[in-house]
Amino acid sequence: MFSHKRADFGPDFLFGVAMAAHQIEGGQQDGRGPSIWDTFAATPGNTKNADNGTVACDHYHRWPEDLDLIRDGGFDAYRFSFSWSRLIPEGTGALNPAGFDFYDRLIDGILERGIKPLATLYHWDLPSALQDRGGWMNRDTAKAFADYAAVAAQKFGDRLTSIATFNEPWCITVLSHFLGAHAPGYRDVRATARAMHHVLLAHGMGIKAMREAGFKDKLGIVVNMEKCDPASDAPEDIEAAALGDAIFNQFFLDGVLKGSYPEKVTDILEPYLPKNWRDDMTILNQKLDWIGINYYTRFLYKADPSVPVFPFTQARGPLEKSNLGWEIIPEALTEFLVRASKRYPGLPIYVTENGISETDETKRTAFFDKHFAAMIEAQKQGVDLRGYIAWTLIDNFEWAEGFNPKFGIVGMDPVTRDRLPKDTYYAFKDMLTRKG
Ligand code: PNW
Repeated sequence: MFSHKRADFGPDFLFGVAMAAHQIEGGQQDGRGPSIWDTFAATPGNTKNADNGTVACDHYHRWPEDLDLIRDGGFDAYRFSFSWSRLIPEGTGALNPAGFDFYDRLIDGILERGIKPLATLYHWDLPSALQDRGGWMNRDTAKAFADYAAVAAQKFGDRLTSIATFNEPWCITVLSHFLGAHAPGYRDVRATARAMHHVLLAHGMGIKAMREAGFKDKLGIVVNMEKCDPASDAPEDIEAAALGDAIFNQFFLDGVLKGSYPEKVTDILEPYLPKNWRDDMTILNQKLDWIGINYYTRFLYKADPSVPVFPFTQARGPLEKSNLGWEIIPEALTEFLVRASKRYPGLPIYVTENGISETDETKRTAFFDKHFAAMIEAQKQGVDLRGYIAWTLIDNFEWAEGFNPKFGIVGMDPVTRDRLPKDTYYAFKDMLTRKG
C-alpha cells in the first residue's frame, strides 16, 4: 500500500494512467496505414527478440475491459494517443472512417465510465507515407501534422479534457535521429537538428490550427525531463552535462514557450538547422494552457571529443536501479517541477508519465510512493501541480526493448493476453477509492 492518501495532494488533484496507441492497440486492420514503428520493428536487430506491435495488448479489441480496469482502480483520467495512420492512413489526404469510428467508441467508452479523456496526437507512430518523403526532416510534415491536428480536434475535441500535440520531443528527435535507438533509426546530426525544429514547428502550427477551430483551454505539450549529471568533477564533464541538460531539458520548452532556443545548443546546431529557422520562432511560440512533464531517471555525461557534434557520451550511474538499469532518483522530480514552474510561470503542470520497469511489486509500489512525496514537496515549494499520470496500465510493447520490460500496474498473460492486476494496481485502488 502507499503511505499517501488522495487528500495529501490537495483538492481536485487528478490521478490517471497513460498508454500509447502503438504500444497497446495492435489491430492493423480496418484501413489503418503503416507507421514507421511497423517497418522499424520488422527490421532485424532493431527491437529485442524481434518483438513488434502487430498485436501488442490487442487493445483494439479489448479496450472495454481495459477501461473497466481504469474505472475500477479509481483513476480520474486516461491518457491515450491517437494512431495518426489509423485516422489518416497516408498522413495527409483521405480519412479512414473505421479509424474515426474506433476512437469515437473509445472516447465514448471513457466518458461513460466517468473517466476524463486526455489525448495525445503524436506518440511516435509517424505514418510511413510521410517518412517516405523525409519524415521530420521535411518541413512539409509540420503542415501535415497541423492539418491532422485540426481534423482530430474538430472530430473529437469537444469530448476531450485535454489535447497534447507531442509526447517527448527529445525521444522523437535525439533518441530516434541521433542515437538511432528508435524509429526511424537514424544517426545523423543534420536529420536530428531538422527534426528538432520541425517537430516544434508542427506543434506551433497544430496549436494555431486548433485555436482557430475554437479550442480555448485544453491545449498543451508533453516533454520528458531526465536528470543530466556529470560523470566526474572534471570541468569538461561538467560542461558536457550542462550541454546535455540544455538539449534534453531546455531546448524544447524554451522553443515553444519562449520562442527561442538555448544558445549553447544553437551554437552547435546552426550549420544543421533549416536555414531560416529564426523566422519560425513566432509560430512555435503559441500560448499554451498547460504543460506535461514525464520523468523517469538520470544520465551521467562524460566529455568525449571523438563524438561528432555532441561531444559527450551518456551512461547510467551507480544508484538503485529498475530492472532496465534506470536509476531511481525521486528528488529530481521535485527539482524539475520547481524549475519548470519558475522558468515558465503561469502554466498549470501535470506529471504526465512516471513509472518503473520492475517485476518486484514492493519496489514498484515504493517507487510510486517516493515520487508522490517528491510531488507534494514541489507543491510546498509553490508549484501549480494539477495531476499525476502513472506509466502504465498494462505491460506493453516497450519500443526497442520489446515486451521484456514490465512498466504495467497490470500484467498480461503472454498467451491468452488476459489482464492480470498486480499489487501496485490495488495500492492505487486503495488510495484512490478510500473514503475520508
Ligand atoms: C517514455 N529515457 O519513453 C514514453 O513516453 C513511453 O512510450 C515509454 O513506454 C515510457 O517512457 C517508458 O520508457 C522514454 O531514455 C524513453 O530517459 C526513453 C527515456 C525516457 C522515456
